[in-house]
Amino acid sequence: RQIAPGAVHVPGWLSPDEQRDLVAACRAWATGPVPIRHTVLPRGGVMSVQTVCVGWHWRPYRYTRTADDVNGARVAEFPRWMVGLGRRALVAAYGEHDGYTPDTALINFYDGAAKMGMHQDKDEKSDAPVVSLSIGDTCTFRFGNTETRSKPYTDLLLASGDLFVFGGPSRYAYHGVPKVHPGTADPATGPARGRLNITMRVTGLAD
Ligand code: MD3
Ligand code: FE
Repeated sequence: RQIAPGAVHVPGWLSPDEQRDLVAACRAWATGPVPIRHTVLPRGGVMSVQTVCVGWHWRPYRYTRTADDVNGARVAEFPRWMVGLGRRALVAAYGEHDGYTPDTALINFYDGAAKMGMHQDKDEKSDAPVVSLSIGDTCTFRFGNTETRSKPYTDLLLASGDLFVFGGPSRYAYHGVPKVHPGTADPATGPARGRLNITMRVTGLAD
């Protein structure tokens, strides 16, 4: 399950009940103070993925408390139970959590056609690990290197319930989602269609 140093994949980590509870929480955030939306990039591009945030609002390429690029509202609080979930994820991947205290989560929704291009996550002022949880349709996930957005990379499938933790030397690796495979989810646990990905992070920001 170690894909590269610091990159650990734990298939089927979330129980069906945990997946259903997370879908319900994400549905509430998606219709919360800052509604889920397609992020608009500074040069005018529109991301095919839809995103809603808790704790801190991410917009390219910084974190803020209010969603000034959406409706100006303050984002929902980062829930305490999610800190617990993040710590359990680190224990599952690394055997210890080392006081891990995530303060933001980005929730990405992929419909059948959405993708995410190869990128690094560098907007956090902390090199603490990123915890990723997948729910719903399976995707092809592309895990690359820290130098370039092209080869060498490894493609793997992320299915509903899978945990992936990216820390240490993998924290700044390029990665992306070239394809979601429609209709591959179990309707009993996932969203009615599409794929949800929740990433927890430490922004390194103080209020
Ligand atoms: C490797 N999300 O939100 S999750 C993102 O499935 C993002 O929605 C993808 O990339 C998704 O930024 C991929 C896996 C992931 C997330 C964060 C990482 C891999 C990562 C940060 C550093 C290295
Ligand atoms: Fe990313």
